[in-house]
Amino acid sequence: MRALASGIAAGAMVAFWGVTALAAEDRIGMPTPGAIDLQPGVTQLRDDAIWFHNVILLPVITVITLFVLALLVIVVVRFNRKSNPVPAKWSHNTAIEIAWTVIPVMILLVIALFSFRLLFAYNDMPKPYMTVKATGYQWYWGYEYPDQKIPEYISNILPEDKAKAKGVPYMLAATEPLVVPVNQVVQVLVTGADVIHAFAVPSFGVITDAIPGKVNHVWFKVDRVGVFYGNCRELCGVDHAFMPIEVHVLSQPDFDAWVASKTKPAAPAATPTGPEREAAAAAAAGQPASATVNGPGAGATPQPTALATTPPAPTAPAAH
Ligand SMILES: [Cu+2]
Repeated sequence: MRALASGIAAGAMVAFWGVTALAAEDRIGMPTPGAIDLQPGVTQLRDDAIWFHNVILLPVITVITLFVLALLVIVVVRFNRKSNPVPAKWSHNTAIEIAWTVIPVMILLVIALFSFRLLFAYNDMPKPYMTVKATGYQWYWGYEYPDQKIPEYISNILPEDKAKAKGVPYMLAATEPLVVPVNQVVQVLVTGADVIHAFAVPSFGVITDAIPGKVNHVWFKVDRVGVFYGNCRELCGVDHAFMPIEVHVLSQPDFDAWVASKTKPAAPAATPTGPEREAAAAAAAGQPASATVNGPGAGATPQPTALATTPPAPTAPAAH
Protein backbone atom coordinates (compact mmCIF):
# COMPACT_ATOMS: atom_id res chain seq x y z
CA MET A 1 0.00 0.00 0.00
CA ARG A 2 2.79 2.37 0.94
CA ALA A 3 4.69 1.42 -2.22
CA LEU A 4 1.56 2.04 -4.23
CA ALA A 5 1.02 5.43 -2.61
CA SER A 6 4.58 6.54 -3.13
CA GLY A 7 4.45 5.23 -6.71
CA ILE A 8 1.35 7.30 -7.38
CA ALA A 9 2.92 10.32 -5.72
CA ALA A 10 6.08 9.94 -7.77
CA GLY A 11 4.10 9.54 -10.99
CA ALA A 12 2.04 12.65 -10.29
CA MET A 13 5.14 14.64 -9.47
CA VAL A 14 6.94 13.55 -12.64
CA ALA A 15 3.91 14.64 -14.67
CA PHE A 16 3.71 17.86 -12.68
CA TRP A 17 7.36 18.77 -13.09
CA GLY A 18 7.29 17.72 -16.71
CA VAL A 19 4.63 20.32 -17.38
CA THR A 20 6.20 23.08 -15.33
CA ALA A 21 9.53 22.52 -17.03
CA LEU A 22 7.91 24.13 -20.05
CA ALA A 23 7.70 27.39 -18.16
CA ALA A 24 10.66 29.67 -17.70
CA GLU A 25 12.81 29.01 -14.68
CA ASP A 26 11.02 30.24 -11.59
CA ARG A 27 12.01 33.59 -10.29
CA ILE A 28 12.54 33.67 -6.56
CA GLY A 29 10.30 35.98 -4.58
CA MET A 30 7.95 36.97 -7.37
CA PRO A 31 5.63 35.45 -9.97
CA THR A 32 7.12 34.07 -13.19
CA PRO A 33 5.31 34.61 -16.50
CA GLY A 34 4.12 31.28 -17.88
CA ALA A 35 4.74 29.37 -14.67
CA ILE A 36 1.89 27.22 -13.34
CA ASP A 37 3.14 25.73 -10.11
CA LEU A 38 3.44 27.38 -6.72
CA GLN A 39 5.92 30.19 -6.24
CA PRO A 40 9.09 28.65 -4.77
CA GLY A 41 9.71 29.19 -1.10
CA VAL A 42 12.55 30.65 0.93
CA THR A 43 11.32 29.45 4.33
CA GLN A 44 10.95 25.96 5.78
CA LEU A 45 7.21 26.43 6.28
CA ARG A 46 6.72 27.38 2.66
CA ASP A 47 8.69 24.33 1.52
CA ASP A 48 6.58 22.14 3.81
CA ALA A 49 3.38 23.64 2.45
CA ILE A 50 4.51 23.06 -1.14
CA TRP A 51 5.45 19.48 -0.26
CA PHE A 52 2.02 18.94 1.32
CA HIS A 53 0.37 20.24 -1.84
CA ASN A 54 2.51 18.41 -4.38
CA VAL A 55 3.02 15.09 -2.61
CA ILE A 56 -0.20 14.64 -0.63
CA LEU A 57 -3.03 16.73 -2.03
CA LEU A 58 -2.26 16.65 -5.74
CA PRO A 59 -1.92 12.83 -6.01
CA VAL A 60 -5.05 12.32 -3.87
CA ILE A 61 -7.14 14.65 -5.99
CA THR A 62 -5.71 13.19 -9.20
CA VAL A 63 -6.52 9.60 -8.21
CA ILE A 64 -10.03 10.51 -7.01
CA THR A 65 -10.76 12.43 -10.19
CA LEU A 66 -9.57 9.59 -12.43
CA PHE A 67 -11.51 7.03 -10.37
CA VAL A 68 -14.77 9.00 -10.61
CA LEU A 69 -14.18 9.56 -14.32
CA ALA A 70 -13.68 5.80 -14.80
CA LEU A 71 -16.95 5.06 -12.95
CA LEU A 72 -18.78 7.56 -15.13
CA VAL A 73 -17.38 6.04 -18.29
CA ILE A 74 -18.39 2.52 -17.14
CA VAL A 75 -21.92 3.73 -16.38
CA VAL A 76 -22.23 5.48 -19.71
CA VAL A 77 -20.90 2.59 -21.76
CA ARG A 78 -22.31 -0.47 -19.96
CA PHE A 79 -25.53 0.77 -18.48
CA ASN A 80 -27.06 2.88 -21.17
CA ARG A 81 -30.52 2.01 -22.50
CA LYS A 82 -29.25 0.13 -25.51
CA SER A 83 -26.68 -2.16 -23.85
CA ASN A 84 -28.69 -2.66 -20.63
CA PRO A 85 -32.40 -2.55 -21.59
CA VAL A 86 -33.65 -4.21 -18.35
CA PRO A 87 -32.13 -2.43 -15.32
CA ALA A 88 -31.55 -4.29 -12.07
CA LYS A 89 -34.04 -3.56 -9.28
CA TRP A 90 -31.84 -3.95 -6.16
CA SER A 91 -31.09 -0.84 -4.10
CA HIS A 92 -28.78 -1.87 -1.22
CA ASN A 93 -25.35 -3.45 -0.99
CA THR A 94 -23.90 -3.47 2.50
CA ALA A 95 -20.34 -4.18 1.45
CA ILE A 96 -20.13 -1.33 -1.01
CA GLU A 97 -21.84 1.08 1.39
CA ILE A 98 -19.27 0.32 4.06
CA ALA A 99 -16.48 0.73 1.52
CA TRP A 100 -17.64 4.11 0.25
CA THR A 101 -17.91 5.36 3.81
CA VAL A 102 -14.68 3.95 5.22
CA ILE A 103 -12.36 4.70 2.29
CA PRO A 104 -13.14 8.44 2.15
CA VAL A 105 -12.74 8.63 5.93
CA MET A 106 -9.29 7.06 5.64
CA ILE A 107 -8.34 9.46 2.85
CA LEU A 108 -9.43 12.39 5.01
CA LEU A 109 -7.46 11.02 7.96
CA VAL A 110 -4.29 10.88 5.85
CA ILE A 111 -4.86 14.46 4.69
CA ALA A 112 -5.64 15.58 8.25
CA LEU A 113 -2.46 14.01 9.61
CA PHE A 114 -0.21 16.05 7.30
CA SER A 115 -2.47 19.08 7.40
CA PHE A 116 -2.48 19.31 11.20
CA ARG A 117 1.26 18.77 11.32
CA LEU A 118 1.73 21.76 9.03
CA LEU A 119 -0.82 23.81 10.95
CA PHE A 120 0.95 23.12 14.23
CA ALA A 121 4.29 24.05 12.65
CA TYR A 122 2.82 27.38 11.59
CA ASN A 123 1.55 28.05 15.09
CA ASP A 124 4.69 26.88 16.82
CA MET A 125 6.65 30.10 16.52
CA PRO A 126 10.18 29.96 17.94
CA LYS A 127 11.23 32.87 20.14
CA PRO A 128 11.29 35.76 17.69
CA TYR A 129 14.41 37.82 17.15
CA MET A 130 12.26 40.86 16.47
CA THR A 131 8.73 42.03 15.85
CA VAL A 132 7.42 44.23 13.08
CA LYS A 133 4.00 45.78 13.04
CA ALA A 134 2.37 45.96 9.62
CA THR A 135 -0.75 48.08 9.29
CA GLY A 136 -2.96 48.02 6.23
CA TYR A 137 -4.41 51.33 5.10
CA GLN A 138 -6.51 52.30 2.13
CA TRP A 139 -4.28 51.82 0.14
CA TYR A 140 -0.76 51.37 1.41
CA TRP A 141 1.15 49.67 4.20
CA GLY A 142 2.72 51.09 7.32
CA TYR A 143 5.65 49.32 9.00
CA GLU A 144 6.76 49.91 12.56
CA TYR A 145 9.68 48.36 14.46
CA PRO A 146 8.97 48.52 18.17
CA ASP A 147 12.13 46.58 19.09
CA GLN A 148 14.41 48.89 17.11
CA LYS A 149 12.39 51.97 18.07
CA ILE A 150 11.73 52.77 14.41
CA PRO A 151 8.44 54.65 14.20
CA GLU A 152 5.95 53.74 11.55
CA TYR A 153 6.90 54.60 8.00
CA ILE A 154 4.68 54.37 4.97
CA SER A 155 5.17 52.04 2.03
CA ASN A 156 3.33 53.03 -1.14
CA ILE A 157 3.32 51.42 -4.54
CA LEU A 158 6.24 52.60 -6.65
CA PRO A 159 4.79 54.51 -9.63
CA GLU A 160 5.23 52.89 -13.01
CA ASP A 161 7.78 55.36 -14.42
CA LYS A 162 9.95 55.10 -11.31
CA ALA A 163 9.71 51.32 -11.29
CA LYS A 164 10.78 51.20 -14.94
CA ALA A 165 13.66 53.59 -14.25
CA LYS A 166 14.84 51.41 -11.36
CA GLY A 167 14.32 48.16 -13.25
CA VAL A 168 12.03 46.73 -10.60
CA PRO A 169 8.64 45.10 -11.16
CA TYR A 170 5.80 47.61 -11.29
CA MET A 171 2.82 46.57 -9.11
CA LEU A 172 5.15 44.68 -6.79
CA ALA A 173 7.79 47.25 -5.93
CA ALA A 174 7.16 49.72 -3.12
CA THR A 175 8.53 53.13 -2.24
CA GLU A 176 9.85 51.77 1.07
CA PRO A 177 10.49 48.09 1.69
CA LEU A 178 9.90 46.08 4.81
CA VAL A 179 13.43 45.23 5.92
CA VAL A 180 14.32 42.13 7.96
CA PRO A 181 17.47 40.16 8.76
CA VAL A 182 18.24 36.77 7.23
CA ASN A 183 18.10 33.53 9.24
CA GLN A 184 16.23 35.17 12.09
CA VAL A 185 12.73 34.54 13.31
CA VAL A 186 10.69 37.63 12.50
CA GLN A 187 7.23 38.05 13.92
CA VAL A 188 4.84 40.31 12.03
CA LEU A 189 1.89 41.76 13.89
CA VAL A 190 -0.76 42.58 11.33
CA THR A 191 -3.70 44.90 11.73
CA GLY A 192 -5.90 47.16 9.64
CA ALA A 193 -6.56 50.84 10.12
CA ASP A 194 -9.73 51.25 8.08
CA VAL A 195 -11.07 48.14 6.37
CA ILE A 196 -9.92 44.53 6.18
CA HIS A 197 -6.71 44.02 4.23
CA ALA A 198 -4.46 40.97 4.22
CA PHE A 199 -0.72 40.63 4.52
CA ALA A 200 0.69 37.96 2.21
CA VAL A 201 4.17 37.08 0.96
CA PRO A 202 3.93 33.85 -1.07
CA SER A 203 7.60 32.89 -1.01
CA PHE A 204 7.54 33.09 2.82
CA GLY A 205 4.34 31.05 2.94
CA VAL A 206 2.58 33.62 5.09
CA ILE A 207 -0.82 35.23 4.80
CA THR A 208 -3.08 36.71 7.42
CA ASP A 209 -5.93 39.18 7.51
CA ALA A 210 -5.31 42.76 8.61
CA ILE A 211 -8.45 43.46 10.60
CA PRO A 212 -9.26 46.80 12.27
CA GLY A 213 -9.35 46.37 16.04
CA LYS A 214 -7.64 42.99 15.95
CA VAL A 215 -3.99 41.98 15.80
CA ASN A 216 -3.08 38.84 13.88
CA HIS A 217 0.42 37.54 13.63
CA VAL A 218 2.58 35.54 11.28
CA TRP A 219 6.22 34.62 11.50
CA PHE A 220 8.94 33.61 9.09
CA LYS A 221 12.62 32.77 9.01
CA VAL A 222 14.04 33.45 5.58
CA ASP A 223 17.00 31.31 4.54
CA ARG A 224 18.63 33.72 2.06
CA VAL A 225 19.10 37.40 1.40
CA GLY A 226 17.12 38.94 -1.41
CA VAL A 227 14.04 40.88 -2.39
CA PHE A 228 10.66 39.19 -2.04
CA TYR A 229 7.27 40.48 -3.02
CA GLY A 230 3.71 40.09 -1.82
CA ASN A 231 0.38 41.83 -2.06
CA CYS A 232 -2.68 42.78 -0.15
CA ARG A 233 -4.89 39.71 -0.35
CA GLU A 234 -8.27 40.99 0.78
CA LEU A 235 -10.42 43.11 -1.49
CA CYS A 236 -10.18 46.43 0.32
CA GLY A 237 -11.42 49.04 -2.13
CA VAL A 238 -10.62 50.61 -5.47
CA ASP A 239 -6.83 50.60 -5.07
CA HIS A 240 -6.64 47.11 -3.59
CA ALA A 241 -4.43 46.00 -6.48
CA PHE A 242 -2.01 48.85 -5.78
CA MET A 243 -0.68 48.10 -2.32
CA PRO A 244 2.23 45.73 -2.84
CA ILE A 245 4.50 44.38 -0.12
CA GLU A 246 8.22 44.49 -0.83
CA VAL A 247 10.48 42.74 1.65
CA HIS A 248 14.24 43.14 1.70
CA VAL A 249 16.02 40.36 3.53
CA LEU A 250 19.49 41.58 4.52
CA SER A 251 22.51 40.07 6.17
CA GLN A 252 22.77 40.92 9.85
CA PRO A 253 25.42 43.68 9.37
CA ASP A 254 23.39 45.23 6.53
CA PHE A 255 20.26 45.05 8.64
CA ASP A 256 22.00 46.70 11.58
CA ALA A 257 23.24 49.43 9.25
CA TRP A 258 19.71 49.93 7.94
CA VAL A 259 18.37 50.18 11.48
CA ALA A 260 21.04 52.76 12.27
CA SER A 261 20.12 54.77 9.18
CA LYS A 262 16.47 54.70 10.20
CA THR A 263 17.02 55.66 13.79
CA LYS A 264 19.78 58.27 13.50
CA PRO A 265 17.81 61.08 11.85
CA ALA A 266 15.26 60.99 14.65
CA ALA A 267 17.92 61.97 17.22
CA PRO A 268 20.26 64.53 15.66
CA ALA A 269 20.86 66.45 18.90
CA ALA A 270 23.39 65.18 21.42
CA THR A 271 21.19 65.77 24.43
CA PRO A 272 17.68 64.45 24.29
CA THR A 273 16.08 67.30 26.18
CA GLY A 274 13.58 70.08 25.75
CA PRO A 275 12.24 70.69 22.27
CA GLU A 276 13.42 67.41 20.85
CA ARG A 277 11.67 65.41 23.50
CA GLU A 278 8.51 67.41 22.82
CA ALA A 279 8.84 66.79 19.10
CA ALA A 280 9.21 63.09 19.71
CA ALA A 281 6.18 63.13 21.99
CA ALA A 282 4.18 64.98 19.35
CA ALA A 283 5.19 62.45 16.74
CA ALA A 284 4.32 59.60 19.06
CA ALA A 285 0.96 61.19 19.79
CA GLY A 286 0.32 60.72 16.11
CA GLN A 287 -0.44 63.84 14.16
CA PRO A 288 -3.18 62.41 11.98
CA ALA A 289 -3.33 62.37 8.16
CA SER A 290 -0.33 64.40 6.99
CA ALA A 291 2.07 63.34 9.70
CA THR A 292 1.18 59.71 9.23
CA VAL A 293 1.46 59.87 5.48
CA ASN A 294 4.90 61.38 5.62
CA GLY A 295 6.01 59.12 8.41
CA PRO A 296 6.26 60.27 12.00
CA GLY A 297 10.06 60.11 11.81
CA ALA A 298 10.44 63.85 11.42
CA GLY A 299 13.95 63.74 10.04
CA ALA A 300 13.33 60.91 7.62
CA THR A 301 13.47 61.58 3.91
CA PRO A 302 10.09 62.49 2.50
CA GLN A 303 8.26 59.59 0.95
CA PRO A 304 7.55 59.91 -2.76
CA THR A 305 3.83 59.39 -2.50
CA ALA A 306 1.71 58.10 -5.29
CA LEU A 307 -1.49 57.29 -3.54
CA ALA A 308 -0.94 58.86 -0.18
CA THR A 309 -2.41 62.05 -1.58
CA THR A 310 -5.72 60.26 -1.68
CA PRO A 311 -7.65 61.48 1.34
CA PRO A 312 -7.44 58.70 3.91
CA ALA A 313 -11.04 59.34 4.92
CA PRO A 314 -12.85 56.16 5.86
CA THR A 315 -15.05 54.90 3.08
CA ALA A 316 -17.58 52.18 2.79
CA PRO A 317 -16.43 48.76 3.95
CA ALA A 318 -14.87 46.62 1.28
CA ALA A 319 -17.27 44.64 -0.79
CA HIS A 320 -16.70 40.92 -0.70
CU1 LIG B 1 -6.49 45.03 -0.39
